[in-house]
Amino acid sequence: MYGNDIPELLGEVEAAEAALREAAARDTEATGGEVAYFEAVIQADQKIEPRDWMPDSYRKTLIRQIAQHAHSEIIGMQPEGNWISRAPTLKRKAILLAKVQDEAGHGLYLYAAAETLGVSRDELVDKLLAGRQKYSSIFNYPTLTWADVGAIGWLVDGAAIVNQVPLCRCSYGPYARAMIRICKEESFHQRQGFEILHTLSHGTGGQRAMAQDAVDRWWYPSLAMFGPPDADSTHSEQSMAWKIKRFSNDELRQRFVDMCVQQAGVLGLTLPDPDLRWNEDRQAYDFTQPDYDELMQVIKGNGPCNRQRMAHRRRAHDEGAWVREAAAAYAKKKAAA
Ligand code: FAQ
Repeated sequence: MYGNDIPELLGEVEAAEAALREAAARDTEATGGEVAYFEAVIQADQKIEPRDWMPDSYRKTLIRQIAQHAHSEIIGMQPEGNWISRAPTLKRKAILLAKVQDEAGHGLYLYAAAETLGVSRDELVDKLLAGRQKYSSIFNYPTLTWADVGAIGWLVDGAAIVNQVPLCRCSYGPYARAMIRICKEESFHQRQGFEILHTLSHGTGGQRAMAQDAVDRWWYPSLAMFGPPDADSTHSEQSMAWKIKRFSNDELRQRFVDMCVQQAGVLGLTLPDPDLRWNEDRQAYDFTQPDYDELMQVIKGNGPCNRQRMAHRRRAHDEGAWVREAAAAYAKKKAAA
């Protein structure tokens, strides 16, 4: 029922986990200077660990990407959180609540991974709140109907998995390890979205129309999640040389399209692209690119919900100050005892 690609992607996560264990067991031979050692570890597909020397720019790139990723998980709770109290059944509410809680957990693993690079979580959160760090464009679109929760699970979590499975083999150990657990959970999320859409698309005419409308609205923003086209991607070349990124933005976008076409067939829904068709020569689907000008506008803060998302996050942060203070006071008391 779910299409064939997710088990295959999970197989890649298992293989990445095995490779991580092997890398940890291997002795890296010292090769002389720090720079040579760093290069040798990257070339040998081993892991850079927090205590290893690393170029400043490698550290900065990782902090930028991991922080953005963590912020995305936290801001990403809002569009679906909007539907927790309005989910159609108690079971659907419980599932959605668990899913949104998982996203908070992902944020936590990622902030913890970023902290191993010498930056504190407070610092990163302050930067997000001051508008000095980004989060994914996708969370600046509104969730208008219950079917949007299905479309987010199927398309947004689906895109997240395609983007994140290769990160399980990223050269920085703590990020790679965090991604393994995240990917396993994301695959569950993708299936819950698929199941919601499957139920709606096989329901009444109205439910089917609602499912199709949600897919129509989320398709292009999901394609844009993979970032600008390769020619305009400022970081890809260096990040790929460092084996932080394993595939380019366009390669992953193509992989996602190819996966979705089959799954849309199982759902009985159409993807809103009249030019989507199989290309025998490329052995891949041709498709219409998302509007990258719109992506840039959303990244700059001018998407449909940017202001609302940030205002909500700032309010939640202020209102949660007493919880953080209480937890810190309790930890201090316990440590003293
Ligand atoms: N949105 O040179 P590139 C999720 C920025 S988690 C906003 O290609 P890079 C789970 C980029 O930062 C979703 N900004 O950049 C979930 C850079 O700006 P900067 C988040 C974007 O880093 C599901 C500039 O454009 N996932 O969905 C976007 O090499 C459901 C130039 O771009 C991750 O963060 C964008 N879409 O490649 C949660 C995965 N695209 O920093 C809740 C990890 C690009 O120079 C509910 N990150 N930019 O100011 C990555 O894989 C990469 O960072 C990319 C971008 C692929 C996103």
